[in-house]
Amino acid sequence: MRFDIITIFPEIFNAYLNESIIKRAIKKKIIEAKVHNLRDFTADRHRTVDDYPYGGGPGMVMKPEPFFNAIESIKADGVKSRTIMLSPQGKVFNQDMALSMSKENQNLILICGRYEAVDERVRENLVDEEISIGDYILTGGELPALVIIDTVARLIPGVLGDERSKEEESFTWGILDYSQYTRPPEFRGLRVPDVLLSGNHKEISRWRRREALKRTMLRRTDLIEKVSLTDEDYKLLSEIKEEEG
Ligand code: 4GX
Repeated sequence: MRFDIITIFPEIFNAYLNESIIKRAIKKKIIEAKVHNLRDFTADRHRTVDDYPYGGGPGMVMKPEPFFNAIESIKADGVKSRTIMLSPQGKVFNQDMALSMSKENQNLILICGRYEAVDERVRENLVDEEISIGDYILTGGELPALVIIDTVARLIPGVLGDERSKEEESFTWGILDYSQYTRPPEFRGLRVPDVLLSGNHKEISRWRRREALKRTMLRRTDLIEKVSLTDEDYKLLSEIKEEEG
């Protein structure tokens, strides 16, 4: 899968993409990331990418021509691709969207806007989908593009070293993680729960499920309402409610 990023700040991407898991995925040729400088697709002496908004108002608007040129150049190889624009007006990104992107076998073009807006003709004629990474305002679409690349890439087979079992994944899907501990068993008087040192795997699984459900219930009622739970889960939940009051 190839990610084509269109930005006026290409340097932003190097540090993140050249480390750790993403770096390895690129080296293994599972993914490819190409960063395109929008200014390379301008035709004027000043390499202008923005202009004043028609009708007036604050801020600047990104001009359409460089985006059309950039996308035509990227699509010139004839490989099927989907164009995504990052903006607060988009559909809020989630794990389901990431999973379907990771399975579709097409390249992604990511448009990273700056300033107040991007000319509407870009959205109407070039963009297949507008995505937001959350309800807050950033200074540009570069961080959201990295969030999407990171989230989608780790779902592509071979990118993570350890492939989690499908059963484990669907069992824990939609609820928060349980607490985890590593050595030492006691540190400054702070002890690891005995059950984890017991070697009793059935008890450990039960404790972990209980922890995960408890956290989810206390911190994310919205998730508990959406996820499908087993009879055993409901028993654990009423135990927890009993304890917590
Ligand atoms: N999730 N921003 C994009 C400029 C802009 C405005 C309109 C296109 C259309 C954001 C977010 C986000 C701020 C990035 C505005 N580009 N993007 N930028 N939250 O806040 O994705």
